[in-house]
Amino acid sequence: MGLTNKSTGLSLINDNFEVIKFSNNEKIITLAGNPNVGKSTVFNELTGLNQHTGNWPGKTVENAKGFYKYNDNNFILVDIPGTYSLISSSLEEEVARDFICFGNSDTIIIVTDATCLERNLNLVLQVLEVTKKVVVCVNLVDEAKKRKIKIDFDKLSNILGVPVIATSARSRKGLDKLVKSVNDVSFGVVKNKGYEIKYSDIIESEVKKLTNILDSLIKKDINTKFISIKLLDMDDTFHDSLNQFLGFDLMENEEVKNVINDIKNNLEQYDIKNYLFRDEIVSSIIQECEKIYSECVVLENKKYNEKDRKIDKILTSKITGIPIMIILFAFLFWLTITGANYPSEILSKFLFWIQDKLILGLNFLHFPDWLTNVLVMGIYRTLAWVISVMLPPMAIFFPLFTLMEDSGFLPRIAFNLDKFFKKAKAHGKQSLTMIMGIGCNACGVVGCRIIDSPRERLIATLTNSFMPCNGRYPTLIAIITMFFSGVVVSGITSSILSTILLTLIILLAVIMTLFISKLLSKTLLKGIPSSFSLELPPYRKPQIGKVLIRSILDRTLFVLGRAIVIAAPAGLIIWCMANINIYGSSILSYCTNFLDPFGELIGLDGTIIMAFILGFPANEIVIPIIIMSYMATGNIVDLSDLNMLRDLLVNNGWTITTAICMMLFCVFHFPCGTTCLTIKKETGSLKWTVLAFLLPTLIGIILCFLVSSISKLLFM
Ligand SMILES: Nc1nc2c(ncn2[C@@H]2O[C@H](COP(=O)(O)OP(=O)(O)OP(=O)(O)O)[C@@H](O)[C@H]2O)c(=O)[nH]1
Ligand SMILES: [Mg+2]
Repeated sequence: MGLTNKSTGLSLINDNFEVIKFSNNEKIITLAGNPNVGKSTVFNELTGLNQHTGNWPGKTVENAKGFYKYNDNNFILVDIPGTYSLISSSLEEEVARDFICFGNSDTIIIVTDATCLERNLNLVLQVLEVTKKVVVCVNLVDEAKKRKIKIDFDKLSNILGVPVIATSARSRKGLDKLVKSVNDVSFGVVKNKGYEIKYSDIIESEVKKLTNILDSLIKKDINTKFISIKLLDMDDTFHDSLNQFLGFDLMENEEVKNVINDIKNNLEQYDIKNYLFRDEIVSSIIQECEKIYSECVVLENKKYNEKDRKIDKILTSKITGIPIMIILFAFLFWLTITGANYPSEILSKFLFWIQDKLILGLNFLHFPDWLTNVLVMGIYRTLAWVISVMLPPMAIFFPLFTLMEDSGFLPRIAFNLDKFFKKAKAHGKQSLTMIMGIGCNACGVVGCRIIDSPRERLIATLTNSFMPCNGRYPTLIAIITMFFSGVVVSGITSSILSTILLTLIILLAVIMTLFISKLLSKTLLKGIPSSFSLELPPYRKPQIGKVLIRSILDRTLFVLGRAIVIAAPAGLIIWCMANINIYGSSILSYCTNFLDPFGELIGLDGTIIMAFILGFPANEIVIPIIIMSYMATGNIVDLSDLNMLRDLLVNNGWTITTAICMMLFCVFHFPCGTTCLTIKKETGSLKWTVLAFLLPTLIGIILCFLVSSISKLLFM
């Protein structure tokens, strides 16, 4: 981590992230700050990129880089995970700490929250201990203004000895000043005075002894007082990163070792034992923060967050909290199900109209029949299904979900579920990683880094894929629409029934997550749950326009693009399997016949099982593969709407039981290829990856077997 090779002009920053300078004129700028203060929003506004933002702490867990220009100068901007302090505890906080300390940034922008500056100053002072090349960005000033919080920015800047810029990043206010200031600091136009934390006299004088030695040993540009404190604090993870940065171990130096022992003995005489050293350091910093805050900030309305508290009383109450949460999600599903129906039909009619024209066009161009078949019936038709089945529900669900995320509702969900996770002996933040899984399980797995304890992180990782991701939601919705909307009952009752079904399935996924978490903590991953404090951010009015654009670009089109890229070759493979005959039968029917007995045992059939296997690269293509396979086996029907599609499935033996088992297996089966790779990368272990693969699959098989057996008994 943190290696810089000045002679080649190449900066290697950490194990999985590199900042590569193309020329020495490029400056590396790091965005540091507490979680949820708007770092990624500043990053997106300056670079034009689309880092994940939302109103809850812990979204960014990996470094991201982007570029921007100012006055013809090139800047590489690095967005790092939020951290409360450099005395870090969780994995993503270590990523942040190492980047701040060893990333060799030309300037560090510390983004702070104007509405809770006192706590944010803690990190500011710590970073100023590492480097003077800092610009403090006091963000969210619009919210501070609403809450009548007055900040004297000039005074703050004078005290801290670095520029302080007020911004409202979401509306780009103050960002011009920010980039100018960053430019000036990076190119040395402005020389920062900086700020030095004053510890107690005894600590200052003892630390000085070590600093004097380190000054002669360390040739790299890093503050030796800061390193001395860290060495005395015995922060192991920091020590490892430091060794990597320096290229040697300071603790192997006899002189350093002796002085550290000496200092420790001296400090003990003043009752500052090993474990109290950190407390001393932290309390000095906190005192200084309080002092600076009281000098620069005036609260004109002390009851500024009364409204939020009133809403929280209802949303996080023991009685109303969970029911409201379920009702809100159910409402989201209802909007998605009812809203997706109509556009889905229009889209599929349109795309199949094009299909007919395509055939005519290719015939006109005298394409051989087999080629027209491959292109249209194989590739195009699969794509048409992916688009018409997936696009409408995603285009409705994700913007609505993002609005919920931006308003600050998600951490309240985590708060409500905390006690259940504690009972399951897992970590309360697991609910946040679970919600991230709704977007994408691979992201959810990486997001597990916000959990400090390795045991609880593993539990969260192993159970993340229980939450249906982008690729599986549309499948669930399509099946519900085909088999339950307007079929069992019609009109408004049908959409309510569909909503209840989807809500029940998601509830089952949550209950299963809790159950398996508990099972794991009682068996393979024994331990007691660690306590944590989750910050409940203020409620924010989401920016509807931006949310729409972001969720459509980021999620909907991204997922659709991925599905299309995978669906096209999958369509081709299925077409070939269906059309290449060996001894009178197609390869496809050999495969489905082989899988049929197992499929039927769990209420499905060989085709569905094969679709799940072929859907390993991306879950999105499971339904199109099923359709393709059924169509390839002779039932050629005009599939211009979902009713026709249902007929196709029913003609192939689907019943309500098949639909229910299909939904269950859709939620509980092996994670997709990308997620498996991510689990392997995050856990570094094949054993846990295999377990993450087997766990949901076994649950799915058991549940489907039970449902199909019960239904056989009932309908015999
Ligand atoms: N009102 C207001 N909201 C803002 C402003 N800047 C950011 N936000 C909102 O604050 C929330 C957090 O923003 P992010 O950019 O995701 O914060 P972050 O610091 O990257 O968060 P982590 O990656 O979780 O540490 C989002 O809901 C933003 O829309 C601002 O200037 N004004
Ligand atoms: Mg972020």
